[in-house]
Amino acid sequence: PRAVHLADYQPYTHRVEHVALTFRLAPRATRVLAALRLSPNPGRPGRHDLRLDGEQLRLIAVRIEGREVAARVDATGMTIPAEMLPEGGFTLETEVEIAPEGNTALEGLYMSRGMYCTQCEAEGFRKITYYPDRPDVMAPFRVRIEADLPVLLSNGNPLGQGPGWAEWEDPWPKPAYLFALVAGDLVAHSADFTTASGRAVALNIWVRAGDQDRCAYAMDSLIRSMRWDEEVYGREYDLDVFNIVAVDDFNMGAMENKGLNIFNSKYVLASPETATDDDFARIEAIIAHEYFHNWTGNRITCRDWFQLCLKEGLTVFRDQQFSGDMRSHAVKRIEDVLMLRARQFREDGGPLAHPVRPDSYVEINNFYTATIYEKGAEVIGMLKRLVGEEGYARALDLYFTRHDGEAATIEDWLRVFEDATGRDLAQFKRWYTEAGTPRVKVWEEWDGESYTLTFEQENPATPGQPEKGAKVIPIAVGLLNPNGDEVLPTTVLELTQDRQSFRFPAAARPVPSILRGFSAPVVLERDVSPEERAFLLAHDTDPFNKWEAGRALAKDLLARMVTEGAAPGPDWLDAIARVTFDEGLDPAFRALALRLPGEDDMASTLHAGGITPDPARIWAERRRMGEALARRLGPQLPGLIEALAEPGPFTPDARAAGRRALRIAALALLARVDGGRAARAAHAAADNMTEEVGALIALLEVGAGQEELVAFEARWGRDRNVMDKWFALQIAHAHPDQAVAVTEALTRHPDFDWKNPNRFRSVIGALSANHAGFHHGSGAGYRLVADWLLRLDPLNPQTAARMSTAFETWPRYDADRQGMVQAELARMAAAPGLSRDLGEMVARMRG
Ligand code: DPP
Ligand code: ZN
Repeated sequence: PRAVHLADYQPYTHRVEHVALTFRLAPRATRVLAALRLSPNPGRPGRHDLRLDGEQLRLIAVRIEGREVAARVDATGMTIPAEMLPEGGFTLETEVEIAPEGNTALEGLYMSRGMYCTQCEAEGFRKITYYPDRPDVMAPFRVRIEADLPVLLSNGNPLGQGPGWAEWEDPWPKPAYLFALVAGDLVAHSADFTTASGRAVALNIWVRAGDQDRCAYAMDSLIRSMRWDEEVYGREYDLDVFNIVAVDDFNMGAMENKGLNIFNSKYVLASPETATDDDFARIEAIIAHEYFHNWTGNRITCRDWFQLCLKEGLTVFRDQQFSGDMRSHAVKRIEDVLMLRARQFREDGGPLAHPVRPDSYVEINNFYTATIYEKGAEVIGMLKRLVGEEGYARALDLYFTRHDGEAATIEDWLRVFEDATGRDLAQFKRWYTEAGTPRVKVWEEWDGESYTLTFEQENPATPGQPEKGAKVIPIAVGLLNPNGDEVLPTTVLELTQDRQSFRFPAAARPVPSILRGFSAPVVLERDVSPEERAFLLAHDTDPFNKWEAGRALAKDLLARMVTEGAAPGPDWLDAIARVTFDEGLDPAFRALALRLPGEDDMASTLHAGGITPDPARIWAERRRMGEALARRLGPQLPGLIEALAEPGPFTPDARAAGRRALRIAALALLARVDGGRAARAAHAAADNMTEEVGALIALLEVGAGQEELVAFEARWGRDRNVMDKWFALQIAHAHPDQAVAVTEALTRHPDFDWKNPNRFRSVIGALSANHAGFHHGSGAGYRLVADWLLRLDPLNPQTAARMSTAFETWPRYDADRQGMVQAELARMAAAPGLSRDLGEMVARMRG
């Protein structure tokens, strides 16, 4: 398969002025009639053939201006030679037949439990009809749907409907990847919204009968998102209706189709009994994310798929701001950084590393990554820090006015910042074009009068990019004096060279707090004593760095436990104890401070320090660490658990969720010293899924919980979203020596519907999330995951490819494990008929 290169971009030969589509839906033979109004693109002078993308379509007819023409059809599209095209504008009509029922890839038009739905991003529209399926071709769409089903939906505003048909019109020119159609037996949870300028908008969340009482939180999140985008970004909604549909079979989290968002049902449906606090928070964030795309993605879209971060990085940044405003900025930032390190740093440090704006790909679906999304958002956070709140607001206003209705590039994006603020961003652009996580070393020097911080940045080689220039790195610092008072409030230093020093007047030697708020996505390397970390954990005014100090303390300790058999000492135990019982701190923050470093994170840190990680040993030492903490805090835990019990009914707000998080963390610790007694009682008393699952995990972690698992299945066996948790948690929390056996047993469970992406992820994905289980010395974890990827690939290449990233960390481990992973990668590479999706991933991972 050939790679596509950014450097080869050319505008499309034609313009699409209008699209009219008619769908005659039938599971095995859906007819799609398309009428495209086309004209030559003045941006591509000369006469050109008309090339349309199309895959897996049965062509019935092609007409130009009503007359049949003979088009050349191949496996990826159709060509109509220039000499057969009229001069100037013309109408092209096509008629094709497709089979949504047999579409297991869940791309294009497919069926999910009797309901028709679509997923077109990135290149699914070509499986629906012949079309220039590229984001820079934008057109208004009119859609007619004919089907004997009660609910028929498409983008835009409703034009009319009757028994067996409906028509929709979307006046906003859009690329084909934002097209959507849904048809099924659905019910709506509805509400009204009035925009700031007075437009009445009907809001509907469409679900299966029986699920409508689980939509309230998603609706509330939608209304808050709409209001927030008006207030914070001055962006209003622009249609008369906004529809959301929940679908059980979905490759992604959700999709921002214009006026008709389609969601994985797990990110819509929630009730206190069925959803955890984390589920509620994710629903709020994803509803917001897809809604925010209406401006950042839909009104302004991407010129080509290399610019994917233009909409995704910005929209993630916006949803992070929103969640921070709705909940707690401190807690949100810590959670975002945990996730960035766990997923993006991991990607950036391995064979799949790629720039935020890549310059080539084989299969674009493989680039919906943590780098494009999360690092893309971090880059915008840095930009905002560099130009300030006001500069950012001016730049964004300019972006919206200058590029509304356009398909834009990263160059356009940076230019609005340059024009609005006068800043030169040529060097900053390297964040978009160069992969890899910079490492920043710090030295300090105090001479009695002044204090100097010296930074050195190193930009590691990544695949295809051996050498890199210095980045612009905003480093937020504060200084504390030895009694804990802040003597320098947060100040942003701009590191632009390989090595650079900054001086501050200081009569006493200060304690620095560096990279406050995690002001840049870098690895900070600095030798800090446990005393200084404990001091910052106690005194830092920056909540992120306060947490980071505790985390670093724990990681230093765990590293010493793993490498030299050290024992958890009082410096760490006492520091964590103080935070845990500090009533002045947010319980959500305390819960985060109690969380031990993850095993994968530890493996990565050891590897970066030149030590080959042993997964079994990391697991055992981390466990020993938890037990020591449990013994230290044990006597005070029952009191804390008692004090945090929420009286009254469940509410999903951040305050209540934070209290539950701390309570569950305490229960999990206590289980290590009381054999699970308190957790079992909490499980029995739980009236919400957060505590039910939290207590169950606490039990599983100490080798108990079997009865509770049986009861859980008996109670929730018919609920797909809840049962996904049941599958996942017993694998994720299995003993490393049993994880593969538990997974294998669950793959034989009658409800292991492996063609459903959520269920596949809950089982196979859960095994790859069990670090010591997946990387088990027997190689059985590698084998099982590879077996299942090979089984899924012919049916659903997108999800198979996405999940193959389980293998991306192989270079960290010992020669035996490396050899075993390489053997599995080679086995996959050699599989007959391997998809382009999985094939590209495997090839990149093999290196
Ligand atoms: N649905 C995916 C997202 O919103 C891709 N656009 O990020
Ligand atoms: Zn998105």
